[in-house]
Amino acid sequence: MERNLEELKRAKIALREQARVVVLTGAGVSKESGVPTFRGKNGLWKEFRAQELATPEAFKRNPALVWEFYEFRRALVSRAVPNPAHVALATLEARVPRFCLITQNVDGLHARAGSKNILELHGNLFRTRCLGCGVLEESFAVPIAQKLPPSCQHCGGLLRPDVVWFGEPLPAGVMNQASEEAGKCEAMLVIGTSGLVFPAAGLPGLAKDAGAFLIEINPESTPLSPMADVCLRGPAASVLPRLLQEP
Ligand code: BV8
Ligand code: ZN
Repeated sequence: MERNLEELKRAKIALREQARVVVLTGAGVSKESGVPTFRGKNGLWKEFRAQELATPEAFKRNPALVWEFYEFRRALVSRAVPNPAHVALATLEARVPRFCLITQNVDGLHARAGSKNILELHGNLFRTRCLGCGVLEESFAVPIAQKLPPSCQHCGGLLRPDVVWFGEPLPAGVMNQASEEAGKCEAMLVIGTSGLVFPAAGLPGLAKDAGAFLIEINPESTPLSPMADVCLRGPAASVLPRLLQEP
């Protein structure tokens, strides 16, 4: 336990001293909100196989099945509430002169917790994109429609979730901005990500190369752990509030 206290102290000092802080979050930060992670024990991909569901080919082959997967998650997330980890990150943002929250998550919980400067690398569960006319629309209705797949109310075209599937490029503007923020920050918190999905997983390396102090918060070690200056081994919902506690 002492080692973790030591590490916590080092992380606190680093955070207090830095003016430009960037945070990268993954599914682990929403775990304590009851949103399953992707690769954990009862991870999402266990029941559903990624290549069957989160790819453009799968959607082309069977849009209704892919929509069932997203409807399941939209229903689950709409019942979820931000947990102390999400709230702590909104508090941190208010304290730091330059702050950017980069998330791989599509659950929208950071915004609901009050975070402002958010980059959603992989899109959002509650936005649809029409394959016919391209219109992007926010939609919180659960179910989204009586019949899946839903169709566009403007042109009757096929709607898809506005998320980034495997094999699809990330929105260029968002990824460029995230790379720029990572390359300029003085400290980066990497929270609740297995560091397996690229190009998101390349961002901590950019920060490290730019001399940033890297703090990983994760109960387990990941391929990113070796480059971290401090690894805080524990659940984000308990580690983050302690990290922000004064003094
Ligand atoms: C692209 C949206 C190119 C949809 C998602 C080989 C090498 C390198 C790359 C590749 C490769 N083969 C293929 C690729 C590319 C691929 C990729 O990286 N694959 C991986 C699997 C190898 N990447 C892509 O396809 C990307 N696109 O490369 O395009 C391109 C360019 C130009 C033109 C055309 C194409 C697109 C990737 C985005 C995919 N979409 N999500 C949806 O959500 O439905 S990814 C999905 O995984 C989620 O977004 C999720 O966030 C993300 C990453 O997972 P994590 O967030 O890290 O979650 P995970 O469950 O894995 O880990 C949870 C962690 O939390 C664990 O470490 C656990 O210990 C920890 N934890 C648990 N409890 C807690 C906790 N931490 C803190 N507190 C707790 N309580
Ligand atoms: Zn349309």
